[in-house]
Amino acid sequence: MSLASSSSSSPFTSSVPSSSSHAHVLSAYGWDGGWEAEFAAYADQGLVPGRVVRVDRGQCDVVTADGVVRADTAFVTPHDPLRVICTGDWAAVETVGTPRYVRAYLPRRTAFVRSTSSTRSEGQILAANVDHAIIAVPLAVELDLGRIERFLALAWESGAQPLVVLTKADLVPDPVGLSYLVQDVETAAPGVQVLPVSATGGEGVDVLAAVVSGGTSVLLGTSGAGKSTLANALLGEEVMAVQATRDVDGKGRHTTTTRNLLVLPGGGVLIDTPGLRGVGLWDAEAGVGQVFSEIEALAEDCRFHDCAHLAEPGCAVLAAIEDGSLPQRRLDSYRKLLRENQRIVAKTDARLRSEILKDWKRKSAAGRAALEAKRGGRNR
Ligand SMILES: Nc1nc2c(ncn2[C@@H]2O[C@H](COP(=O)(O)OP(=O)(O)OP(=O)(O)O)[C@@H](O)[C@H]2O)c(=O)[nH]1
Ligand SMILES: [Mg+2]
Ligand SMILES: [Zn+2]
Repeated sequence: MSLASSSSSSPFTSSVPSSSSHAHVLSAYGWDGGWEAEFAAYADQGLVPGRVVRVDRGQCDVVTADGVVRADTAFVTPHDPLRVICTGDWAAVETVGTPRYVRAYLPRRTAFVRSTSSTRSEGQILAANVDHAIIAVPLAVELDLGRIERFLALAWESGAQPLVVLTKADLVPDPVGLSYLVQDVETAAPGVQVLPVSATGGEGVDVLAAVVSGGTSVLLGTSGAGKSTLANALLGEEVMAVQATRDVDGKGRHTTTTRNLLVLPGGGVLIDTPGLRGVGLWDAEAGVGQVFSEIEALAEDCRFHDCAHLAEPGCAVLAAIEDGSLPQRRLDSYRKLLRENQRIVAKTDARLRSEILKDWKRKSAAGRAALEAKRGGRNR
């Protein structure tokens, strides 16, 4: 320990919340020099940093250097649902007041977004600042590769590294059968680790613990997939409530109802989320491309650069289907997700356009009214 450095610090600095005091506590939650630098302007305003560990109805729990603060989110709940504060965000919180308000949050490094429903296309942010997107797929029900591909597209699009965890592996006691299931999922997930785990038997949990020990991870998947059970296994204690589901159709009640951020004993941060019945794509063209990277690589060898892989001569994609190296299901799924993505983007654009038009009409109506009032005034 250097006496020189400790004596050089002014005694007056202790009255100002020094960056290193909160950095020490918050580093377990992922705080780093980058966040510190981004936060400087808020620190100057007397605000303190904290990570959002839960959001519900107008309030959120933020972990700060002084512990968990319940704060009001009125200032960070704008009309645009993608800009609403979310679990995983780094918040700038007031130090005084009842209630204390979150005044802002730092620009997100990554964000997992889905569209909420097909009827009203609206984006919903599920987790912010995540490094690993863990897709939990239960082996208790038949594999739905299309749904895995859809989750993966959103995961790639989020900026996080996806990982597929095949849960409840103890329900497939035959190792050969299990390896076939893993292979099936691997064909739907190029560049993604596919890991069978059993929270009850413990298989694979240590491998998963190593992955999630760095950075922030989010558990995503259908209700009853075993996300919270896995979270508890990683935590080493029963923190999240778990409830039996009807495994035949996976349509149990939603046990987890809020997104919760938890610090893991072996390092790393985990966000457990409520089950999702389905995930709609949300402007995820690049993500779709990454899920089907082998098709996009093949397409580079098609004779025509705008080949639609339908019946064109010299089509490398169709040739791969012909020789059996590319399953037809993959091409069909690729087409389906690209089409769905285009529909969502077009719908969103259309809505934006109509909002702009409405705004313009309102403004021009106000302008005309003002002009008429002026003219009326002149004529009188
Ligand atoms: N056999 C077996 N059952 C498991 C395993 N993991 C979870 N389960 C069971 O699956 C059911 C659902 O588990 P949860 O962890 O609550 O599922 P969840 O994904 O968190 O569900 P939601 O919170 O509703 O999204 C419970 O009955 C668990 O006991 C496992 O590894 N093996
Ligand atoms: Mg749960
Ligand atoms: Zn082609």
